[in-house]
Parts: sequence; C-alpha cells; structure tokens
Amino acid sequence: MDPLFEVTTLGGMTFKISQVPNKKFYGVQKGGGSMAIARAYSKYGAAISDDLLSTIEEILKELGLLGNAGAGAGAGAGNNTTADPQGEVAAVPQMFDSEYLCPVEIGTPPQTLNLDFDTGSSDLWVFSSETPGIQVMGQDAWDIEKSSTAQLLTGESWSISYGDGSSSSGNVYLDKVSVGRVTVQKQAVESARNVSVAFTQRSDTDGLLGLAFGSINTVKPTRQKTFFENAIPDLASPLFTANLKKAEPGNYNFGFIDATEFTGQITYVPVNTSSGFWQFVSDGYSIAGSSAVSAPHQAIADTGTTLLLLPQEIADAYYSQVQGAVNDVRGAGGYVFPCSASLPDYTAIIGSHQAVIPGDFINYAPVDGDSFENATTCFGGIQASAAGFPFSIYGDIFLKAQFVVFHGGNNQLGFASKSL
Ligand code: VSK
Repeated sequence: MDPLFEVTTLGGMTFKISQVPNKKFYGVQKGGGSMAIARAYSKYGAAISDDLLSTIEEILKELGLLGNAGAGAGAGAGNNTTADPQGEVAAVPQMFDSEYLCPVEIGTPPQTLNLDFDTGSSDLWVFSSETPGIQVMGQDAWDIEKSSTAQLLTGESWSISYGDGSSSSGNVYLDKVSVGRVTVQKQAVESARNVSVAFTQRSDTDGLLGLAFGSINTVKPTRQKTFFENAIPDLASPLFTANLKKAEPGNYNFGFIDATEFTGQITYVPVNTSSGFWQFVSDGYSIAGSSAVSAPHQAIADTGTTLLLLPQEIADAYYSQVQGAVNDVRGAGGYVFPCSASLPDYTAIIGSHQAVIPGDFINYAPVDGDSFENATTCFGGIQASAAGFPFSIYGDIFLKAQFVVFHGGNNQLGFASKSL
C-alpha cells in the first residue's frame, strides 16, 4: 500500500486513502482519467460508516481527485467503495445489443470463452468437447480433455429451460475459472451435451455465466454455487456491478464499486431472493417526463434478457405516446413503430430513484431491413411481459441506462444514473 493522501476529519481521526490507477482490461473504454478510491481504512481498522465514506469522497471530489459524487450514500450500502481494477471484466455488446459477452478463462492452461453474464439464471454452462458437432455453429468449445485441472462430478447432471423456450443440458465438472483476475479454483462448469437451436444460432456465445442465486442452479442431485457466490470470500465487498453500454463495451466489476462509473447517489432497494432472482419492486413510471404514475410491480434485474418487459398496461401506455406504434403480436411479435418516430423517455420509479431510459435507447432493432437506415418498421425495446409470468423483466434496454449494484452481502440492488 502506498498511501498518497491523508484526510483529517473534523473529529481528528486520520484516514489513509491510496490511489490506484484503474487499469484498462480487454479494451474497456472509460471516460477520461478514471481514478478511484482504493481502500479506506480507519486508524484502528474499524469499519467506516457510509456517511463518513461519502464525506471522504466529497473531499476527494472537491480536490478534483474523483470524477463525481461517490458511492455508499444509499441505505445499507456497506463499506464497499473499494476500487480494485483486478475485478473488472469487459462486457462487449453483440448486434443491436442483443447480448453482452465477457471473456472467461476456464481450466489449465486457460481456455478463453466468451460468456453471456446472466443475472437471470444461476448455471455456468459452456459449449464443450461434449457438445454434438451438429449443434455447434462457430462457438468456441471448452476442450475438457485439454484441461489438466478439470474433474468430472460423477453422478451429477444439469438441465435448464429458460423463459423464452430455449434450453440446454449435460454433465458437470469442477475446474478453475477466472473472470478478470478473480479466480475460483473449483467452479462447477456445466458442459453442454445438448443445446437448443436458439443457442446453436448464436455463433459468438460460448455459454452463459449465471449470476442469480444458487437456489435456482439446476445441477442434480447436488445444486452448485455460482461463480459470484464462490468468489465472495475473496472479494473486498460481496457485490458485483453492471455497467452495460449502448453499442459499445461496458464492464462488470466484482468486489468493488467504481465511483467514476456513475453520477449522484446509489439508491438501494431490498431484493426478494425467494424465487432465486434479483427481484425488486418497481413503484411506477413516467413517460416523456410527465407526472409520475403509481403502478407497483414485481421485477427482476436480468442482464441475460435483451429487452425491458413490462406489465401490459404500462407497455400500452408507453406506445400510446408513439405515433404509428402498433402491437403486432402475430407478425413481429410485439410493439413496432415507424423507424422515423421519435420515442419518449421512459422513467422507472424505484424507491426514491428515477431511472431514466432515453427514448433513443428504446428503439431496439429494425424489422424489415438489416439496419435502421434501410428499414421502415422498428421493434420496440419495451414490450409486454408474458401473461402469467409473475415478474416484469428489467433486461438490457433498462440496465444499459443505469449503473447497477448487485449486493450479495445484504441482498439489495443499487441503482444510479450515469453519463450516457
Ligand atoms: C441468454 C435469460 C432469460 C428469458 C426471459 C423470460 C422470458 C419469458 C418468460 C420468463 C423469462 C438467454 C424469465 C415468461 C422471455 C437466452 C438466449 C441467449 C442468451 C434465455 C437466456 C437467459 N435465453 N436470463 N431469458 O432467462
């Protein structure tokens, strides 16, 4: 540790605050001169309150040493403003931001696979040397025989069906898995012996890395922990953050909150883990900055789902403000509108936080052409969630407009605005 600053508070206690350069990893682009607080220790090694951390961050901000107001001001945030660039991994968007892929190293020597980090499921599964060739279309497969540390979990198997009808299944191994420089030595790596066409068709997606709760992991007879759950003992704080971006690489961080990745304060809300998801309550909404509408609904934060799937009435209310929008359920499969339409902002009200999704984020993809320019009809990024499914799904259309903290220490979600 190389303490660069001493901050003396009014009470006379002295805190050493080290600066650590935020190393770029795998081409993540960040707003200029990313600088973050590394660790804040009190003289006596005691925990520092959120208020005090905020004060320290305000001082650093005043001194021009921090990009914006710091983290930790929300209820129960914990002392988690530790910045550790080793826990950062790039999240690279695919076409139309349909998904975000992150490099993951599996086995010895490491084999890098690009996985879809999915806060809406809890299985880490990969295309592998066990996946039938006819189901593989360009994906990189984990070659199990080439990993000297891979161990078959005898008698265990996995089988998952997702809400969109896709599925996969196979055998289970333990092996070394690294994300950024966070390593789990014996992670359950679920090898696919069968994948549905939806996965075969995604040539760049080598598998999924589940980041929901282990209670919904599908390995039988012995449920397995997620990468995040296994990594918690090694993390500075038991949390990860999602900073997904529109049409450019963003990042996930494990174990720390990078105060340069958001503006203002983080608002924390409780998570109901009983269904295994990052489930929270969204209290209502406003459209185009109009007055707030109370419409409490259960929601899950799902980085593995592309769109924002809202209660039918809310989707209807949104598209009633879009000239020419129609719900083309049988054709395109949901709300479409003229690509020339200007879309209103959608604000999700979550506790005291107003999460604004700019209108242009809600134009998801062209329907009748291969680019926005040569299409006349576009598909909406907000759609109605399936009738009968008990939650709205706050997917990437929503998440990329926010900085989101997945706090596994106190089961909370934190939301903050960021520069878009
Ligand atoms: C990732 C993703 C996921 C399904 C969301 C959903 C839907 C309907 C209902 C429930 C749910 C994935 C939960 C009724 C649409 C994929 C293909 C490529 C990449 C599923 C996922 C994971 N299929 N978290 N989506 O559950």
